[in-house]
Amino acid sequence: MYNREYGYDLWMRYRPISDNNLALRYQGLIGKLCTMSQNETVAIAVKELKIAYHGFFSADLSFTEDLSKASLVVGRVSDLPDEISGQIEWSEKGNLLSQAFAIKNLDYQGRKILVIAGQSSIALLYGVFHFLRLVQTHEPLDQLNVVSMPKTALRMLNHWDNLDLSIERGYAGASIFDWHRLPGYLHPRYEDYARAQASLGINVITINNVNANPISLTTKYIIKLKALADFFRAYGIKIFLSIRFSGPMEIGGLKTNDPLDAGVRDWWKKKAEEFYHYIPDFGGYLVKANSEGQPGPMDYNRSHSDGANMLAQSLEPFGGIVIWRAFVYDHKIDEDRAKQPYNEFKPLDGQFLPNVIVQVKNGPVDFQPREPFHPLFGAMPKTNLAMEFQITQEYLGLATHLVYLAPLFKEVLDADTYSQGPGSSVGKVIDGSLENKSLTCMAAVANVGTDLNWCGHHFAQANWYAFGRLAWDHQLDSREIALEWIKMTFGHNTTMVMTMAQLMMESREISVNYRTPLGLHHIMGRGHHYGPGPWVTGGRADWTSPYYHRADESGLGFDRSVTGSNGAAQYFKPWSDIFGNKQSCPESLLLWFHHVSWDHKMKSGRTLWEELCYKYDEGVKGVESMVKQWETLGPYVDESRFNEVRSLMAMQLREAIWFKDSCLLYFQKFAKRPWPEGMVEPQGKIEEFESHEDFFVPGIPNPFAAKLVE
Ligand code: GCW
Repeated sequence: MYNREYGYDLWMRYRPISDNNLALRYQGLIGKLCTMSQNETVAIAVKELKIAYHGFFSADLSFTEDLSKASLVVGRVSDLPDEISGQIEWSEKGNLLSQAFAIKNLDYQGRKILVIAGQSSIALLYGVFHFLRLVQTHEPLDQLNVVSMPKTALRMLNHWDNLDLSIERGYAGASIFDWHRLPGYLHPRYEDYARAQASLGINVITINNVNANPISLTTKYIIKLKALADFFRAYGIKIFLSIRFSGPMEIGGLKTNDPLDAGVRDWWKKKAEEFYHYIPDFGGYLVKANSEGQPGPMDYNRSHSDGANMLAQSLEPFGGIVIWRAFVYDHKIDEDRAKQPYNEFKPLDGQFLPNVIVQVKNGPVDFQPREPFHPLFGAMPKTNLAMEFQITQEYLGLATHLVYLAPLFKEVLDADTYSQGPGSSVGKVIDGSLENKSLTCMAAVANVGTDLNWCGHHFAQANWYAFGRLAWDHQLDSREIALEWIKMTFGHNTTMVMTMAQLMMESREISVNYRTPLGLHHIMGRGHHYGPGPWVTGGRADWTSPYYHRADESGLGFDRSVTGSNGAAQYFKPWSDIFGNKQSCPESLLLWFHHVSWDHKMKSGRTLWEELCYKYDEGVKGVESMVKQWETLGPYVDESRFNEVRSLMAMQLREAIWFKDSCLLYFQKFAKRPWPEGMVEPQGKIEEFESHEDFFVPGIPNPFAAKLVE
């Protein structure tokens, strides 16, 4: 058989356990399965055990209906005999207990058995996947006493997939959601996608772009959606739909979309009835309104809460939820873009209905390589707030660069907002523990497509994985997650595991250094956002780069202190003071909050100009070291994945140099200072960099294509 590794298996890569002793021990422990509950979801869990068992041991899992002969027992806790269930302590309590599972070795009638129990069938499925993770990572299986439940209620992927199979900011092929052939044809990929999601405990997906097409609100498309919902249900996955606020006019033929208009309200009410008629457990809507040209309530001088609440009321009788995005900004408003979401949303705290969640991006601008945490976290204690991360690497190298995102996610989740004094972390806002919320949600923009390996880059799979693990428990450690993922996806050789982990852990800081060090942001290529573009000007100011970097002869950076936009004041103390003051502001965010003179002394003793040069240089050197480290892995990684990653890394290095050279040559025009000693000097001509154009970059309909045709 041709055994090439395509990466299609993701982390569910159940390869033979080569250590014979370990394999024998494991087989003894789990070789005979007794299933205590029966339904579709439990059948999925059992099927997974079968597939995995066969993969690990090249043998078939055997089954017994006789509990006294079983070595592995799986079931919902309510279906287990008291003698077994009584031995499990569900130490964790809370409103998410129904999603909790336990994995425990215990004595049953004088024999040792291993039990996987779930508070519900879905929880059992989560338990089985967790158990398989323990096997895949070669954990000892004879002293287990695991009880786990998620910290957030909705663990969500937002697909920005269009109905025509294209994906906004998608770099891994086309959409996996094959609308044209729905409802009749269910692509086999749906099953593997659902397995992957369930293996992480992801329980909600929005399957279409937030820049939504109103067609998805028609009956024809609701029926297509139903086919997907019916399929995903047994995996514990609920579907949300991104809706276009102007549906009443565009689909319903109404004269207005005003959320306070009786006809509009009635239209949405009937739409909700229709959704729930076809999909009784439909999740609800995700809404991008009054942002980047999308219609919304403000077109009628109504507020975000008027719009969200109108939809929420229509969904409420059915238990539906509205997720309303706080990613709003408008170039017609004469205000720092980074301040606009807070300005618009903070005054509405307390005005959203209980079934509304406001979804806030991790930072105040837009998924940049590094942003401070969003000032809305902690600032809306009376509103359900969801986190929105971006897994797809719009600003981090598309599907070409190896950038492990868990450290970025954790940096934000662990940040202390101080909203209620020390210890008020963003993670605690999101999991509801700080403000006593139960409708909690962590979402991320997906990086999934029809590529053989799903994500375009083998290591981009780790970002999907890490998001899922952190959505379950934001206190997990980035490195631990990386180690798990590597072992599950690549194998166990210690040199390989350690090298890959190091490479992954360093990759995010390296990419910040060669893209946007010291708090720079939004200096990428126009439209497609690929490659450097600090020189991008023309058109609306907030889509140009100088708006953000403000380079001039005196210095560099956006002044968000009192002398500038005072964006720092949107944070709680002490952050407002720390960020607001050049001396105390962390250097990693210095140019985010301050316009700093080229000769400003940095902590290293260098000037800002020198430090900027060194940071870019460090970024490139970092990628060089990644390349070298990868080269050492040839003996341990299968040929196919080794070569793919190797070629992508060579591209990453070329592009890192491109960023460094072009950005530094550009900034030198303002700084007018020589290259500091010890760095590798940038090569090339700034005019050439500035006139460089890229065509057909994936992720957007290419504006330059039209230009060429003209
Ligand atoms: O980052 C920006 C992207 C847009 C996206 C928008 C958003 C879906 O460039 O493509 O639109 O964010 O989050 O709505």
